[in-house]
Amino acid sequence: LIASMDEVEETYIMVKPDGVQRGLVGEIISRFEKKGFKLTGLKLFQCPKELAEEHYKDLQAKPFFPKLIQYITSGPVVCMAWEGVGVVASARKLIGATNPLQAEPGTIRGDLAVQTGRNVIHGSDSPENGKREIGLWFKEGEVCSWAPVQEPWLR
Ligand code: 3AN
Repeated sequence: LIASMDEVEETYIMVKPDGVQRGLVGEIISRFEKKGFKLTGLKLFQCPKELAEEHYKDLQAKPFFPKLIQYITSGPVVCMAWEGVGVVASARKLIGATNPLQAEPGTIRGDLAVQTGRNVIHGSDSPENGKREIGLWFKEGEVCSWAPVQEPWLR
C-alpha cells in the first residue's frame, strides 16, 4: 500500500558514529530543517548492543551483521525524530543510496560518504518502521510534537 503523499508521517533519523566523529551533525540537521521538516526528537546517545541488535533485527542473518552492530555501538550516535508530509520517503531521498558510491551528488551520502559500512546516517524505510524505531530509541516524553507560536520572535 502506497502512503498518501499528503499524510503527516514521522521518521527515525540517526547520525551514526562516523558522522558524529567527523563533525557532520550540524550539516545533517540543517539539510532536514531547510527542506521544511519538523524536528520532534533529538539526543546524543551511546547505544547498547542489545538495542542495536533489536534495531537491525531484520539483518540478523547477513554476514555483515556483527560488524554493523560493532560500528553502531562504537561511539555515540545522534537520534532524531522528524515529522512532516511524506517525510519517510523524502528523508530516504535526502539520504541517498545505501552504498555511498552509488548515492547521487546532492544527497547526504553522495556528498559526505564513501563506504557502505560507514555511511553516516540511518533513515526509516517505511512509516511503520518510523513509528517502531522512534519507540525503540526514545523514551516516553522525549519526543515532542509542537506547533509554532503566533507571536514574532524578533522585533
Ligand atoms: P539503509 O541504511 O540504506 O536503509 P539497509 O537497511 O539495507 O540500508 O542496511 C542497513 C545498514 O546496514 C546500512 N546503513 C549499512 O550500515 C549496513 N549495510 C548494509 N549493507 C551492507 C553491506 N553489504 N556491507 C556492510 N554493511 C552493510
